[in-house]
Amino acid sequence: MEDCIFCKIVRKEIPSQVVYEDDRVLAFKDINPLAPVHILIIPKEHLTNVLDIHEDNVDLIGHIHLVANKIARDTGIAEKGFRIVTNCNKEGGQIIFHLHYHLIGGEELRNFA
Ligand code: IU
Repeated sequence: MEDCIFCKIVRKEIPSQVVYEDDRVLAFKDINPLAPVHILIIPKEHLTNVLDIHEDNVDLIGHIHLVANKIARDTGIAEKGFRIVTNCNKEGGQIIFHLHYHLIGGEELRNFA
């Protein structure tokens, strides 16, 4: 997607602090971290949100979880605990309309649900 900010980050047209990359996924530090560790994990392919997940691309979500597990271990937050969140559409708090998973941890997280 030409004008999508996260697609521009994938194409390296906008800089980001990359913590993991492979052929399908990019993970980078959130510019406005809500906790000591706050990393966004995104598919390189433009998907708008979880509503774009179908039978033919559902495998990608499992892969994103494997990447999240690896990053959680590598950043040292795995054992104490962390949260994976994806917001969907306006009332779900989605601001950037490119599917992304927040990996958040490094402190006691407030419960909101
Ligand atoms: P949301 O789930 O769409 O509400 O979250 C978007 C996140 O993207 C939010 O936490 C922003 O701080 C973050 N972000 C970023 O890391 N880099 C950017 O260039 C932009 C937003 I724009």
